[in-house]
Amino acid sequence: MPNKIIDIRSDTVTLPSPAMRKAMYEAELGDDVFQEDPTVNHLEAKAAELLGKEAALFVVSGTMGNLVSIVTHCQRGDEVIVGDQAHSFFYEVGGAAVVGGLAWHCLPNGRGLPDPVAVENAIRPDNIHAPRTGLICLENTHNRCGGVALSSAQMRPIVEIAKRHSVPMHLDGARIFNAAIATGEPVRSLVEPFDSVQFCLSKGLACPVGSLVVGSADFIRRARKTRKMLGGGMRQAGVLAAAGLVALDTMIDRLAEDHANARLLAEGIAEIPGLAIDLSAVQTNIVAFEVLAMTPAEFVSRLASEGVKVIPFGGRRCRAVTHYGIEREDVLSALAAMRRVVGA
Ligand code: TLP
Repeated sequence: MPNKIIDIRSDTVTLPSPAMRKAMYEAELGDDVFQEDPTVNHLEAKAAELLGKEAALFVVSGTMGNLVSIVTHCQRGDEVIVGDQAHSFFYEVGGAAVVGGLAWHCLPNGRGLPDPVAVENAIRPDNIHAPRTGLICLENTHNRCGGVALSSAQMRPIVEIAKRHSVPMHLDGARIFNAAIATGEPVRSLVEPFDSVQFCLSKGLACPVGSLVVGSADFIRRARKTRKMLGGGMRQAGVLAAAGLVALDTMIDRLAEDHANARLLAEGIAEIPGLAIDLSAVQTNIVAFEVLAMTPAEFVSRLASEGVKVIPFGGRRCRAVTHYGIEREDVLSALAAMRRVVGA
């Protein structure tokens, strides 16, 4: 067995930095359900400011951030327009339907975005037979579309349709800072058209726990109540928020290193017979590739015995994600292990 396990299944496996652990130890705490935890209050204010919105809410996870947002925007019986590869539809256990009484209106996801014409056609008319269209959800970067980053220009046609029909928009911005780095746009302009955005602290930003929902002050006031209903009122949550504050100061710019490592990995994979990759889709820290030489399950298990962990990603695909703690040398070792596994 090799010495170091190179775990590139996800950026969720990141461990907190020493500065985060120190900040967590020293955090000033209070009861956040009374909104008296100074560290949580500080994190929420900082997140709102960074994304150019009025207010923010600290939640347990990206899944909770999406659910709180969707349920707060909609009434029971509403439809939510979403791409069929969206994390909120694909991986969040049907929460919007179970908890919110909502129906997904899924559209083919294309390269990270549904077709705007399909979005416009999916918006229900004001008619006695039709459910109400309550929300349109987009995702940036788009996980199952290989981590592609969407620019404001790409999202604009859908934004204009949503505005024209007065349908609110939610962004699953789990990796929004990766999108900002990849597109070269300020995060504020990427999220400007959205009524709510959730972003994760516990992915590339390397915090142990947490996400933030941002939006207008009125929306966040209502979202706070939804969070309480879901059991997400967290009391002395400043112990977690402290890591978030360090992350927003120290972990955003370094995501560019993850992107460079992902590119190195992707270019190496492109050279390996028995593996295939669309290099144009590798824009951030996610590397989705196809395994032709064997089943993806067999590849994952043989690679794991070489000390490199990746995950199957549907069909013939596997996924690797670069992150804090994975260095250039680790990428080179992972490529060498992949070559051994496919016998190249
Ligand atoms: N994604 C995880 C898995 O659930 C697949 C991963 O390893 O990528 N939105 C997006 C776009 C996400 O990628 C994820 C997590 C979430 C939301 C949910 O976040 P958590 O795991 O904090 O609930």
